[in-house]
Amino acid sequence: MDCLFCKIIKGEIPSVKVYEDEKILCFRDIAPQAPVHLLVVPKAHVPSVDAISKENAGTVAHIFECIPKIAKQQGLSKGYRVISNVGPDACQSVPHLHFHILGGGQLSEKMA
Ligand code: DGP
Repeated sequence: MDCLFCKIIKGEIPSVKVYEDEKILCFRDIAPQAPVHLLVVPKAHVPSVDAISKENAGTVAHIFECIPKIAKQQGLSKGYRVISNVGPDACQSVPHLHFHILGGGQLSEKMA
């Protein structure tokens, strides 16, 4: 499958890894929109939040168990934002489920 994040997961495209286990990978966004901008992805290909199902919900729950640990490890003690863009209206540009973690400074009040 010609999926950018699948290639990053397989190591075919380099990334700056922040956390990895058997189910998920967290790496730095190539175009950071905050002092800390990370992406957390499941290793198994899921296109977006729209495709979350009983079959993959355990991995999604695991992502959300890991996010606070990753945020703590990255020093985001004053808070952070978690975002997932879904589809063209939300400007999803990579069709592999990912959660942005943004922080490391004061973020905008606006989300859209
Ligand atoms: P979204 O627009 O929500 O689908 O977010 C996709 C993000 O992926 C965007 O913030 C930029 C990031 N990105 C795109 N290509 C690469 C890449 O090759 N490496 C890394 N680390 N991030 C990438």
